Parts: sequence; C-alpha cells; structure tokens
Amino acid sequence: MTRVWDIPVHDSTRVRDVRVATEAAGAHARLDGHRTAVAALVATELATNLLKHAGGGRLVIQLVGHPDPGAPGHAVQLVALDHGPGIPDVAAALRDGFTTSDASLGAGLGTCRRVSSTFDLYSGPRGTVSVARIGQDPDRPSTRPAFLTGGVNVPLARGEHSGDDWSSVRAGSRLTLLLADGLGHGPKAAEASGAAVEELRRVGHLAPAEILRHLHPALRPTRGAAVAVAQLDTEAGELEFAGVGNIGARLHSDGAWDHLVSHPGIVGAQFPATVPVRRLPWRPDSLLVLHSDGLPSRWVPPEDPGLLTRDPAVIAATVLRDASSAASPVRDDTCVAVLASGPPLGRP
Ligand SMILES: [Mn+2]
Repeated sequence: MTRVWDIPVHDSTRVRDVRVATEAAGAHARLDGHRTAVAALVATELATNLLKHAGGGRLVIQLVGHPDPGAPGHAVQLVALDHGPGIPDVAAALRDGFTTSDASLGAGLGTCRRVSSTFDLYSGPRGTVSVARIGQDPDRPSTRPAFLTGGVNVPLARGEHSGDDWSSVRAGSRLTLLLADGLGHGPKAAEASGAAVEELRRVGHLAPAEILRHLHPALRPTRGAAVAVAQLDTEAGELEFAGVGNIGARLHSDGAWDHLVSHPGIVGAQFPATVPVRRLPWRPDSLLVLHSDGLPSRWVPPEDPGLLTRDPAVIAATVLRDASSAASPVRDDTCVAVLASGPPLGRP
C-alpha cells in the first residue's frame, strides 16, 4: 500500500488531476462505482476548498487500513494540507449544507463528513489539515474504538511509491503499530517496507522484540529496512517499544514528550545481537508518534491540546506539514504514524 498520489493544488486544472487520481485509488482499494464516486466528490471538494480559501495547498491520496486496527477492508485516504488562514468557525463549516457563498456549487465540508467513512480536520493559524477516509462500507461502527491508529506516507519528490510503510494489527489485547523505512527510496525500498507490513499480519501476537526477530529473515530477500514496533497491551495499559535502525519515536504522556530510542542495525541485513525493549505506562492522554527519517530529527512535537485529540491521521499529517518548509525540504520519503486513545471520529 505504498502507492501515493501527492498533488499540488495551485490552480483549477489540478482539481481534475485530484479527481482522476482518487478514482484510480478507488480502483486499487476495490471500492465499487458508488463509493469511488463518493471519494471523487470529497476529493473535488477538498481540492476546490484549497483554491477558494487557502490560496492553494496539497492533496495526498493513498490506501490505508481501517483506523480501528483489526477492522477489515481498505479505504482511500484523502489528506488536504494548506498554509491558509484557517477556518474561523469549524463547527459552522462542518454543518451540512453550509457554503461560504450562495453561488458555490461545492458540496461543503458537512457533506464530506456525512458521506465519508471517517472525516476529521484541524484548523489553526498555520492552516488547515483535513483527512477523509472512504471505505466500501459507509456505516460507522456504533461504538467508537478505544484505540485508533492513523498515518500519512509521502514519497520523495512526488514519486509514485514511498519506500516507507506503516501498519497496525490487533491480536487479543495486543495492539501493534509498525513503521518501516526501506533502505534508499523508490520501488526497491517499498518492497522491503512492504515485506515488514506483510509479515506483521502473521506475528502480531508476539512481543515487539520477537516481531523484529521474525521480520529479519522475512526481509532478507529485500534491501532491508529500519523498523520500529510499538505494542500497546490494552488491558494492562502498558506500551512496549523496540526498534532497529533509524526510526523516530516520541511518546506524549502526562503532558510531556519523551524520546523512544531505536537500536542501530538493519532488519533483513544486519540484525543486532540484542534488541533493547522499553516499557512505559499508557495513560489516558498518551499518544505515540513514529516517523521515518524523512522528518527532520529536530521536529517540534505539537502541544495544542486541540490537535492532540483529533484523528491520528490528522495529527500525523499536521506534524508532516509543520516539520518541513520551502527553505528546508525533506530529503527522503516521509512517513508519520500515530497511535492514540480513541478521539472522536467522524460525527461528534
Ligand atoms: Mn527511507
């Protein structure tokens, strides 16, 4: 699931590109014609809003799993990022039927939220980040999952494939988030990180260090990858973390951010003799960010509590947007994945 469409939206011709890419993503996700049309409608609205309200921005389209780890099916994820002035009244903008002008033909954000499987946004003085997921099943679960994962994965220089990948699986009380950065970038790197994601589905019942040990032979035919594994025991309220190679990890807990450090090595090539494991309590406000080294190591974690309770994919995309700038562009594929206790998803 490393195929990504990263489309800059600075003039109206790009709205069509966004629609066409979303239809292609819908086919990859095996959505039917109706749900693909829904995805295209939401993508068109988000792209149009970038032009109308933010002076342009960027639409990142990719396939993701369900935000509730373990729930079946794939979804098309649409991430709209901008550096505009922000939405002055988010609640009003999300009301169904709300438009900023009578002449607008736009569906409105309220419609986007209603027709998407999940929809959430964060708007502040640095701009707006919106994330819509459109799966085959339009119905939201009646009970919100207690823990959610989400992420965004962007290839270097708008390539088609990211060499990074992330995934989450659930096995009993064990919820595991994995992020892998294949050596180099492009399709060969994607093969390595994809192998890690694939193998995780078979070994999600194991502890993080054991998972990494199983990934090593699975990745041997590939270039190898840096991989970090974080596992939350949802009953014990404990997080276990282990990483091999350069994957960044920060844990927000009790109002402060802590670094979780990976061990040097390459899964699939040079596996360390011992893999240090870190165990930490998971608190109600705990939030974990894993990221590849495409994100500058000096990135500043967000403090706004208004952001930290959003959909994990909104948090991941906001971190990605705010960590890079025109003056210091990213030099590699960049993937950010977030694990959080269940914030509101979709309808409030
Ligand atoms: Mn990389």
